[in-house]
Amino acid sequence: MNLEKPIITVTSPLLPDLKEFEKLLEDIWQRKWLTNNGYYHQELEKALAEYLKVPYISLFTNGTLPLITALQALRITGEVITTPYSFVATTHSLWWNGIKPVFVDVEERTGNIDPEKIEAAITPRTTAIMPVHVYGTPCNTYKIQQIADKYGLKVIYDAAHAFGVTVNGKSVLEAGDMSTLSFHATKVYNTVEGGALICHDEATKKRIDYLKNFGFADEVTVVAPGINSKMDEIRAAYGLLNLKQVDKAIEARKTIAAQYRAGLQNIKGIRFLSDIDGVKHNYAYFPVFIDEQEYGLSRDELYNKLKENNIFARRYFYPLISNFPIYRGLESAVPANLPVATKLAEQVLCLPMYADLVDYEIDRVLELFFIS
Ligand code: T4K
Repeated sequence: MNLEKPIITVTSPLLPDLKEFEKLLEDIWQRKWLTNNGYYHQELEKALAEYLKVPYISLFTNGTLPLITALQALRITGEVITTPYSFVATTHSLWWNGIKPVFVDVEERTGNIDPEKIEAAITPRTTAIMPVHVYGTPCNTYKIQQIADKYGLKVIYDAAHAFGVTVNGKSVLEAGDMSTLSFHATKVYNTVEGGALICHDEATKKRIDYLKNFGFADEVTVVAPGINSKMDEIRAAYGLLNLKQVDKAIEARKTIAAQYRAGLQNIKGIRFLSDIDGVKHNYAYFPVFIDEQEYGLSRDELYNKLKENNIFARRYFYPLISNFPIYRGLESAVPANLPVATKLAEQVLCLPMYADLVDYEIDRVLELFFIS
C-alpha cells in the first residue's frame, strides 16, 4: 500500500444526516417497537412504493432473501434459466430452493442475459427465467416476456442494481412476475443491509408478507414454511432519511459518469457503457472493459496499477458464477457455452463510483489509465 495517497474505494455508502437519524432513534426508543411491521417499516414501504412507482413492495432484511422468497412464492421448481454474469447471490437463491440453474450467455453490449440464446436452453423441466439488470442497465424485458409467454414460464428479475431505473417513464420493476432489490450499503440507495420484493397484485404481496414472517397469517395460523427476513425499525427509519437524498446522489453519479466517459473516450482498448435512449439510468456502477491487445495492459495489470496507487477498483463480476466449484460441474457452465460472459469477466473493472467522489479523485483514477 502507498502510504502517501489517500485510499479511494469502489464505493462509499450514502449516509443520512446523523442528527436527523438521532431524532428518529429517540422516537423508536419512545415507541419501544423494534421490528415486526412497525411504524417506520410501514412508512418506508409506502414511501418506496411511491418513489419507485410500484404499488406492491415488501421490505426485506437484505437483497438475497427476496430472491429466495420469490422462488418460494411462485412455487418454482426444476430448472431455471439464468445468467452467470452476476453476483453469486442470484444463483445461490436457486440452489437454496433445490432448483438447477441453467446458464445462458450474455449480450456484449450490456452484460445482460442474451434473449436470443434463451430458447435453446429450455427443457421440459424449465419453469422460470431469472435475469439480472446488471449494473442497473435494463434487460430486454420485452423479448424475455415474449419467450416466457410462449413457453409458460415465470420471470423473476434480480433488480438489485436497478433502484430507480425507468424505461420510457415506467419503472423497470414492472417487468416480469416479480423483481427484487438490494439496499446493501454498497448500493445506490441503502438501508445498511436491506432489500425488497416487488409483485403486481395484493394477494401475492400478502403471500410474500406471510413468507417473510415464518408463514404466519395470524397468531395461530401458519400457511407456508416461511422464513424470517423482516426489516427492523432502525434500518427502516435510516432508509426513510436516505430516500430524501437519493435523487441528489443519482445526479452526482451521473456527473461522475460523464467525467469518466470524457476522460476515457479516446483511449484505445477501453470500452465503457453508454446511456440508452429512453432509459433513466442510476449509474450504480462504472464498469470499463479492457482489451489487452489494443490497450497494452491486461485488466489485472491495470487493476494492480490502480491498487498500488491506493485506488481499489473491483472486478465485478469475475470470476463468473459458473466457474465457482459449486456450479462448474453443470453442463451449462462450460466456458464454450458462455463465450461472451467469459470475455466480459476477463475484461471488466468497475471504477470508483459514489456520490461523494470529488474531481481530484476522478482525475487520480483517470491519469493512471495513460500508459507512460
Ligand atoms: N443480486 C445482485 C445482482 C447483487 O449484486 C447482490 C449484491 C445481491 C443480489 C444480493 O444482495 P444483498 O443480499 O447483498 O443485499 C458487495 C455487496 O456486499 C453486495 O451487496 C453486492 N451485491 C456486491 C456486488 O458487492 P463485496 O464483497 O464486493 O463488498 P465489500 O465488502 O468488499 O465492499 C466493497 C467496497 O465498498 C469496499 O471496498 C468499501 C466499500 N464499503 C463497503 C461496505 C460494506 C464501504 O465503504 N462501506 C461499507 O459499509 O460485495
